Amino acid sequence: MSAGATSGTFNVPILADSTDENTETATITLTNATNSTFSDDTATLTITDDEEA
Ligand SMILES: [Ca+2]
Ligand SMILES: [Ca+2]
Repeated sequence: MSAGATSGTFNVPILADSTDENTETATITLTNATNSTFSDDTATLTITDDEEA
């Protein structure tokens, strides 16, 4: 992120599979902020299954 920025985005690659399954979640934690702080340093990533039930 550039100086003065108050938000940013990044991509989390996922790999497709062919298994019918439930929605999966993962917790993302941001650490090591430099010259700044995080107002919210955790988020939940939800991966919705795309196979037919
Ligand atoms: Ca999966
Ligand atoms: Ca799947």
